[in-house]
Order: sequence, then C-alpha cells, then structure tokens
Amino acid sequence: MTSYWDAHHETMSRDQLAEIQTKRLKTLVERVYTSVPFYRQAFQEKGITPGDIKSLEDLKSLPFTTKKDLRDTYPFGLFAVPRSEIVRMHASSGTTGKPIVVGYTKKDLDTWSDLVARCFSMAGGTKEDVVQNAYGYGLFTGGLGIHYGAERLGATIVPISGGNTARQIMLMQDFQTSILTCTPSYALYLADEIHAAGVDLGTLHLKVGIFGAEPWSNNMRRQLEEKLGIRAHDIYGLSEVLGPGVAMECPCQNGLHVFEDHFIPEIIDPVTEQPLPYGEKGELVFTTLTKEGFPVIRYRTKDISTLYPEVCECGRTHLRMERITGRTDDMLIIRGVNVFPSQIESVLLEFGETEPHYLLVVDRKASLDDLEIQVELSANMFSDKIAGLEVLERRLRERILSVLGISAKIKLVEPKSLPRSEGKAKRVIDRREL
Ligand code: DLL
Repeated sequence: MTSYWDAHHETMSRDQLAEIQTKRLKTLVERVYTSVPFYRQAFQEKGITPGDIKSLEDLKSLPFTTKKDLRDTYPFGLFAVPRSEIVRMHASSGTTGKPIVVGYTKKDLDTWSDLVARCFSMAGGTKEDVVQNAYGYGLFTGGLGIHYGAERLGATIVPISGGNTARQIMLMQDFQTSILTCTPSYALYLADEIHAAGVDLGTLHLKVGIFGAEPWSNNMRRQLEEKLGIRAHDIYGLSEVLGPGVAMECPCQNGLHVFEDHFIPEIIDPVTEQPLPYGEKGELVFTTLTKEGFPVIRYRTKDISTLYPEVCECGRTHLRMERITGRTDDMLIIRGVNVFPSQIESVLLEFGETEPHYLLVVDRKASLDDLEIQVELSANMFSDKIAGLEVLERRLRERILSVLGISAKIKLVEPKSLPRSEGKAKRVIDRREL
C-alpha cells in the first residue's frame, strides 16, 4: 500500500521535474557563489561564474565537495546564511578528531519534516499510526529527523531513542506500535529479543519497519519481515545532504526513490570522477537544490549505488537508486555509528603506550555489532605487570567510547605480532554477514 504525501512532486513528468531542477540549480549556484567564500573560490578556480550554469547538463562542470572540504572549513565555513539564521545543528563523524557540522534554517527543518513525511506515506503510514522511533536522538540526524517527519504526518510518535530493549518491547505492546524506525541491525536484535521473551507476534500491532543509516541486504530484509511480521522499507540519507529522507523505498521494494525535486543525484566513477550513465555502478554524488543553511554542490558521498530511470510501478517518477552496496572508503558503520579506522588510530596514538599497529575485527553476535580492537603494545609496556595492562585496556576502552561513542573490546597483543603488509595495511576484518 502506498500513498503520496505530495502527489504533485512525486509523480510529475520528467520534463516538469527537469524544469524545476534547472530553476533551483541556477538559484543555488548564485546563492553559494555570493554567500560561501569556499564555493566562490572553487568556482573561480574552474573559471566558472553562476551565469555559466544554464541547464542541468552544466552541472558536471561544477566542482565537487568532499568530506575534507567540510573538515577544512570546520565548523561553520560552508554555512550559506548568518549563524543567527541557523536554528539547529547536527554532526556526524569526520575521518579524524573533529566532526562534520551541518546547520538548518527554519525553512530547512520544514522541508526536512515534509520529506520524512513523504517517506512515511510511501511506506503506507498515516495519522492513525503509532511510530516507535528507536533511532538515537542527539547530534545524529536519525532521531530528530524521523521524529519531526512522523509529527508532520500526524502520526503518534514515541520518542524512545535507541537501546533499553526490554522497555522497547513493553511499549511496543502497550502502545500498539505499528511502525518501527531504527537501524536494521537493532531491529534484528529487537526481533530476537521479542522471540526470546516469548512474545506472541499476534499480540503486536507492528506492520511496517523503516530501517536505514547502515548497509543491509535483501536477505536481512526477509529475516526482519518474517521475524517481525512486517514490511521492511529501506530509508537513506546522510547528514551532509539532509539526514534521513534523501531517498526512500516504496512498496515495490525495487530501489529507493531519490527526492529529485530537492536533490540531484549523480553516479560518478570514483577514480576518473566522470559521471556514469544510468544503470552503471559507481559513487553517489548529491547536489542539494533547496537547502538554505548548508547547501552542497556535488557532494561525494563515497556510497556505492546505481541509478535507474524507469518509472516505477508505484507511479513515482523520481529516479530509483539501488540499495547501497558498499563504500569507496574505509568507513565502517557499527551499531549505526559511523567509524573511520583513522579515528581509532588517532586515539591509540594519543596514549603512546601502544604501537601504531592495530587491527579492527568487526563481527555480529546475537544480532549486535561487536568491535574488537587488537593493538600491539609498545616494547616497554610489554614487560609491564598484568594489572598495568588491565588499566591500559580500560583507559583505551573509555577513551574510544568518549571520542567515538561506541563500546569496543580492547585486546592488547605482543609487539610485532599483527600481520604486516607490504602494500596497503589491512586494518579491518569485517565478519558481519548482512
Ligand atoms: O545515517 C542518516 C540516516 C538516519 C539515514 C536514519 C537513514 C535513517 P549519517 O550518520 O551522516 O546519516 O551517515 C550517513 O550512512 O553515507 C551511508 O554510508 C550510511 N547509510 C545511511 N542510510 C543508509 C542505508 C544517517 N539505507 C551514511 N543503507 C551514508 C546503507 C546507509 N547505508
């Protein structure tokens, strides 16, 4: 079952869509050129002025934006409005110490709520639904992004945030939750706990799951649908572009519709940086058409996908993107938290008691992601007493938790015991099967 939140924009002809996109792109280019020094300089380096952008074809002449650019302009350098116009900020992991900061104006929040309401409608949600939102609330865009979208829909939102599984199950029963929103791995964990607690699925009112923020597979979808008796939809987004609500899967479960009246997606070859035709796999790139606070031009997501232009059976004309099949960098998503090996490395190096030789082993145990950090002791620590090593392990664990927001098991190993590589160091063993 699907319904349109905004039938006009979701089903308009591709010609009409192109007309809107062109108009919005021209305005965007003008706006960032005048209000963001970073973009003005990037345009000038390419010898482009806003007047050169006349059609969608011209998009490919614009410069890319990367995570590094966001880092270099930390915290507010890419904001396109005065800070006083920003009414909310969110943040996401950067590759090193500092996070990526994004800002929203009042109008941005309004657009965001509307787009998330679109997602709910697409999955069959209405004001009759009770939405249990187990995405984390805070700087992460998942909690609040989904929250205000559900309110915009008019549904009843239960802002429970992540964790506290026993309470999740109790409220799910008592409040007759019909839509569950969380990461797919947490949904799987919840499902297993529901079964372990002997809860009869027939007593639950769940009908839909809206899962995203990390990669998952069709295989995992089937498991979730079976274990929870729901239809599971994939939702995609990233802080730099909006948060949840950039693209959403309709009931055809045949790719995610990218909301093209607000974002222009491209697929590029990550090496040559050339745009690839529809149907070819590559790196997803987004240009935001309507964002005021933090617009981005050709943002390189490092997510790998494919775009399909055929009109969907649900009647929507917006391009479909294949579910994310991987990344071009080494970013891991552990229990919904984005983690770069380089961030862990910099914490390990802060201590000086370990060597910069480490291995991250990621596994999924009882449906939950598990991270073990194996790190070599420095030679002088190796001779230290067990008690000293236990203290070091604990300090490392606490530091990782406070800097990255994830709990990890620390395993101190003998100097020179981890495998060395002659080429690119292999820092990660990911044993999770999605
Ligand atoms: O994860 C936004 C979000 C919240 C999306 C809730 C969906 C639901 P970030 O923390 O900035 O934002 O992480 C963005 O997460 O570049 C992808 O690598 C990954 N990701 C997000 N959604 C999906 C998905 C939120 N459906 C990064 N499938 C992105 C696979 C996803 N990966």
